[in-house]
Amino acid sequence: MSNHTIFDKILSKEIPAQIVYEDDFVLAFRDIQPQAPVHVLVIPKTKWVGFSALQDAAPLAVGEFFTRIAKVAAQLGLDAKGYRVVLNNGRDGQQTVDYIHAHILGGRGLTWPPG
Ligand code: DGP
Repeated sequence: MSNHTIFDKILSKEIPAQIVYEDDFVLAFRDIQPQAPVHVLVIPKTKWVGFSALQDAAPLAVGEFFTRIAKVAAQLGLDAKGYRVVLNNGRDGQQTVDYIHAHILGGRGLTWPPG
């Protein structure tokens, strides 16, 4: 497993990002290629390479990650109108960074199905 994905470097503050939330469990920052008016990525400080890895993860740690995704979305003001949470996994899922990350997308009506 590489420790040098772009998200490892954002977490260690080696490279800058527009951070919107940080606590002991997660870091949340704006996506560099936003697909919606609000597009924020949430990464856990405990690294998993992707969603598949959660099969073997400690449920409490996974819970901390997921509760923070909801908290960040709320702090972004998205609860009233709604939003989407996306976790791309693997090649067919279009995952491009091998560090699990949840996309929070909102600020407009989103279409379905995804491409
Ligand atoms: P995914 O396809 O699910 O692996 O999404 C990766 C996202 O990461 C993609 O929407 C673009 C974003 N991204 C890639 N490099 C950077 C970066 O250096 N900074 C920030 N803020 N976002 C990045």
